[in-house]
Amino acid sequence: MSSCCGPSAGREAPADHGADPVPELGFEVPHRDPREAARGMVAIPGGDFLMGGDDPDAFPEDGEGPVRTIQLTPYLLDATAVTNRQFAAFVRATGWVSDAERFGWSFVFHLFIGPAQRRHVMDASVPGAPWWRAVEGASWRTPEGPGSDVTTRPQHPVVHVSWRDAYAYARWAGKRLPTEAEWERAARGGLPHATYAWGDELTPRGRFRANIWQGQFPRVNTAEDGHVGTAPVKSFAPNGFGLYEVAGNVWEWCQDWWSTDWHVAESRETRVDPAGPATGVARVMRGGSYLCHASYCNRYRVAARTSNTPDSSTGNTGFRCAADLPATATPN
Ligand SMILES: [Ca+2]
Repeated sequence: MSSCCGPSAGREAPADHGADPVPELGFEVPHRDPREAARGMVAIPGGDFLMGGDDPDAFPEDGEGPVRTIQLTPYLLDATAVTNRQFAAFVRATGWVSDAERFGWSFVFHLFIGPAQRRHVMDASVPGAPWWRAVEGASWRTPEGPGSDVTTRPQHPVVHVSWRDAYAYARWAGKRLPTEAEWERAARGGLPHATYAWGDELTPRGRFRANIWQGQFPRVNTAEDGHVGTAPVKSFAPNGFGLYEVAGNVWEWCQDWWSTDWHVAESRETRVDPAGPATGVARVMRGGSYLCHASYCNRYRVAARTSNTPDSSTGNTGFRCAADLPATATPN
């Protein structure tokens, strides 16, 4: 795993995850009309698509390849990442305490730590990724640590959410997390095997199509795309399916356990509605973030993938939800 993508918190023993992959919710899942829950979601057509990447830019060590034909049942996917406003509504309704709040800290990118936060920086470093700092009191409510807040960022994607937080939100919303195959099928927007969610050129006609990093990572962020940190959802043009910011902005949790070779074996299980291995220690994340730069990460390519442990949280990881198509709304 590249440490640029998001360091692991190491908060719980990995053995806990495989044994008990589904978090305790601690709240009652409200009954929802599936058509109501489907608002703000996009119907993604089923059928075959080419998943994975094996071009020269791909990272074989991440298990991006081989390129294989995957068959999916039609489904719904949120048009945008879950926003601070949406996550706040979930917390108000359920009293959910996020993992960052439960453990009392989260990973903040070094340039976002201001004078008010410096005394909250913990004495812990991330090997190979010194730009990540563990900050006491950092959470989705206080993304840079104590003294920061999200009141001016209601339409920004929620960050500092762990996989377990994302799972709980999805259950509450009458949805679920997308499988990795669903995520990639949707992110490709109907383009067969393009490098990016919008085509093969990073900046067609000189225009940025995603919130990533410009300048010299990790010190100089020229923000030519208009955004130093997270961008509000719908800041960039949607892809061919009408999905916003599937590249850059924030990493997005998927349902699947992480493996670099589970999908390599030819089998029906891995080719039709694949859902990943049965157990694991980390969960898949897709899409890249505002910290991604071609020079060292380059994971805003649509085939790129990474992972983190389910209790980890960082200032560049969020999520969006999927759902099965309501029976009465199946398109022709
Ligand atoms: Ca940017």
